[in-house]
Amino acid sequence: MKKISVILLLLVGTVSVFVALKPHKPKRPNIVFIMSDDHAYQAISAYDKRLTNTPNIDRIAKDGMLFTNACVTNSICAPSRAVILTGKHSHINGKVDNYFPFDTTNITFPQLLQANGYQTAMFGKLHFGNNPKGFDEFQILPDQGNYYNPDIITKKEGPKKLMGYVTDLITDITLNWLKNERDPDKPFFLAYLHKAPHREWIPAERHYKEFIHKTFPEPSTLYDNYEGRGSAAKEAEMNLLKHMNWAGDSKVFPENMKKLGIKESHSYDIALYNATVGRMNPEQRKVWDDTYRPMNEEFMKKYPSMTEKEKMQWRYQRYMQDYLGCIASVDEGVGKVLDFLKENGLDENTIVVYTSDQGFYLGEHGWFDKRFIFDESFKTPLIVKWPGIIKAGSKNSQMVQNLDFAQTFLEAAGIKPPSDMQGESLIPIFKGQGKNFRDAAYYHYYEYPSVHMVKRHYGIVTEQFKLIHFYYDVDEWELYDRRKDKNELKNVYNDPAYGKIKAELHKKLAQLRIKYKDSEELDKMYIAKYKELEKSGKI
Ligand code: SGN
Ligand code: CA
Repeated sequence: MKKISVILLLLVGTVSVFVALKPHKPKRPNIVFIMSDDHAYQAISAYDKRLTNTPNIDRIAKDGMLFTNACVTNSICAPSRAVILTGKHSHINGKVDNYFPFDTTNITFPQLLQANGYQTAMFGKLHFGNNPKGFDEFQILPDQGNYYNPDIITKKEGPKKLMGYVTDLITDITLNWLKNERDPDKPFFLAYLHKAPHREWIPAERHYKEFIHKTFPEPSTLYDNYEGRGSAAKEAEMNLLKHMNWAGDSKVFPENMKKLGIKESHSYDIALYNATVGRMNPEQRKVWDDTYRPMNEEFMKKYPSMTEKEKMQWRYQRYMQDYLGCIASVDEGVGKVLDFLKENGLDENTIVVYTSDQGFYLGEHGWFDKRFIFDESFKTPLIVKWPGIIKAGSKNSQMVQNLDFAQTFLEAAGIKPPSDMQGESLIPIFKGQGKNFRDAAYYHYYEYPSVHMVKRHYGIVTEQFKLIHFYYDVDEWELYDRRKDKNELKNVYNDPAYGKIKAELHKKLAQLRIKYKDSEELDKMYIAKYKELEKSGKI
């Protein structure tokens, strides 16, 4: 008996010594990746207080780091998402535009997180045309998704129709997963992906009722005439006055357009409006009609005598009321998720990221939409909180890109990223190191000819300059001096004063094309593939 006790004591002792000596492994962080669709940094008060107030998104900045020069590699929805998930430029992952399907043989970082013990979930907009791989659970909107009573594709039960407002629904689904389906024994990766504030900017009832009474300051370039730049800016079809839909976007009732003799901006203008209101139930429709009717009546009275400038002003205000109204629900949803993390003791070991799939024009250069390498569409909001690693309330001006997320998250999870990923981990920056992070960003946009008619272009962006090549139906180079010409109004490519810098930038751009394995052959290959799609009627 005595002998057994001694052996037991020895055993217990050995185990305790072993436990004490075993190196303490830090708990791997959870990751909450919040991304909205087309959310301009100009519409986040942590960046800019002129347009709106986003108190909850701002909380992430207060507790974390605000990136003032975060940018994308290709400013359009599905390609940006493919870059984020694969950590590879569009020409490598193959998803160069919204039309080509995403090649699911690509390895994405959620697949690697899942294979290494993370619980993974995705809720909201993906826009790939196929389901995401590497997720234990997903509920995604088909294609662009709808604002009211949306359809949703669920991993467990297939397609379903939901009742309610899309942003609130995505938030509810996300909170439900956190509350009821999260495995407390595993770290998690959660992608919480809003459709809002994508066109046609349909806010929740509570918000369009509120925002319709607000007015907003105009950007200084609202009446831009596109002089001083090449044909790409002049030929783009994203001008608020000329190309925005009257019914679908500005909510002029179709019958009023008829009475006023206003022609559709596009053949699908009224059809889109009808599709939106057609999804509403009678109660939702009543609030819509009651709210937008007085606005319509007022517009009917003033339209006949309005000058072009007044029409532009009216269009801008209408646009901002609905766009910013959409953001109000996104901000509320973010607040609920942040509260849940805090109330459940999850906030300390969770990385929270807020970003958008790209930037967006809020009337700058008279535009809406994105696609260009110019600042408002090239730059994207990025705010990251990671207690213990990121200093609260910090700011960083490095040119980080959406290309960098995959490697960042893998490294945070202690997983070695595949060597063919093309970004850089942001962790040194989070830790206040990483000073000379990236001196030049590479950009390449492909979707042309298509909606908004933004020409194909690639280019290089440094702290001070932007060198751009527009190609396909033109062969035009543009150069902008970012420090002297903040609004990018003057192409100085042919100004002899910039001869030396121009040569340097050309050299650097050629080096970047080689580094990232992009080439003229690939440009031609993607044009040929696009033409095939055009022929088959898919574009
Ligand atoms: C739709 C929109 C466009 C938008 C594209 C791509 N028109 O075609 O304005 O640029 O989606 O957007 S709409 O009248 O149908 O809303 S993206 O975010 O998916 O890239
Ligand atoms: Ca988008």
